[in-house]
Amino acid sequence: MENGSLWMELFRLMVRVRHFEQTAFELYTAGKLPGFLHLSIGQEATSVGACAALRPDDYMASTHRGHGDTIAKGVSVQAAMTELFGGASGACHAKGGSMHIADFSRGILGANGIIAAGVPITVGAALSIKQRRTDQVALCFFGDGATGCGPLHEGMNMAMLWKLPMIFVRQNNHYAESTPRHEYQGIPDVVRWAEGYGMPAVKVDGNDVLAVYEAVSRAAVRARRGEGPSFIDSETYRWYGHNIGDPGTWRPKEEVETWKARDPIARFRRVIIEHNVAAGADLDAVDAEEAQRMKQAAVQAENEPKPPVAAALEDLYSDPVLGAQAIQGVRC
Ligand SMILES: Cc1ncc(C[n+]2csc(CCOP(=O)(O)OP(=O)(O)O)c2C)c(N)n1
Ligand SMILES: [Mg+2]
Repeated sequence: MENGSLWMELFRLMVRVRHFEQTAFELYTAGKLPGFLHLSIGQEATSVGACAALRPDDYMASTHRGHGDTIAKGVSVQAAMTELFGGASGACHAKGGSMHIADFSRGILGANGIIAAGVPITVGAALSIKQRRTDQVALCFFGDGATGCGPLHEGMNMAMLWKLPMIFVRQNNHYAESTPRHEYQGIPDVVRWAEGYGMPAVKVDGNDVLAVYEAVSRAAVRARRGEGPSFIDSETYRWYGHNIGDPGTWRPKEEVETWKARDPIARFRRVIIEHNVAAGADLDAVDAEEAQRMKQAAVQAENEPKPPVAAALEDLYSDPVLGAQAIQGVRC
């Protein structure tokens, strides 16, 4: 048997992400959820394969489409769901919402509504790793649309210059909002850009959870050895439109159907069964458990109290910055 427990964990996490997103979609369309959603259905293998290759104390930053990444890195489903509802016990005490879920206790430095903004945050975290001389790594997810943004290029340069333990993971779902790659990127193959900065760069099938896991594992080993950053271009697809208000009907129907046939969960299910890691009934049981988990999380999240208005000014700055001691000796 292959590494059965790892495979089952990867499967469970992908199913968990899928149920979270489907539940959020249903709650939103039923008028129960405030705010906005960018669903990552279809991209589960990239989120889960990458995060499973990290340790709990490694750092990760994500994007506006970050539910899957943050769940894969270990945020509690309940805390994430409550955050969507604006509940006081949400992951960010209702100050983050869908696009800014964070959990520092699990190395999740935040999803981020600003394109490419996770890059300088993770490069900074990677610099702190180097200065503290630990063997952690920092991984940044960003979309294909972030590839032309300045912070990514500055980040790749700094990470290479200082040989930081960074892993750049591009979630290439082929569109930036509704703009296809050839309308926003000068060269077809972005791997060549990353190589231009001097780091190893590979393309992976981002709908193959094992391929992503292996690529990120290799990058993590390299980073932990002090050999510097790596770049992974993970090709995948989002089934839904850009956001909850976009039906995505502007894409060719056949294209959507082709990618749905490459469903990363159905595909991994077949692999698990073919390799006798588990039977279909076992996988159905995992699916039912995760569906139930999401139902319960939604009920509880809906009933969680909202924070008082006075709490609006809490959690905005870290206390040491406000403390007199922290600014002693600082020159401007
Ligand atoms: C700096 C910045 N510019 C523009 C936007 C508006 N915006 C939100 S999502 C998006 C497209 C992002 O595309 P991509 O990086 O491919 O991520 P995807 O939505 O496909 O996951 C844009 C341009 C933004 N949030 N931040
Ligand atoms: Mg995209």
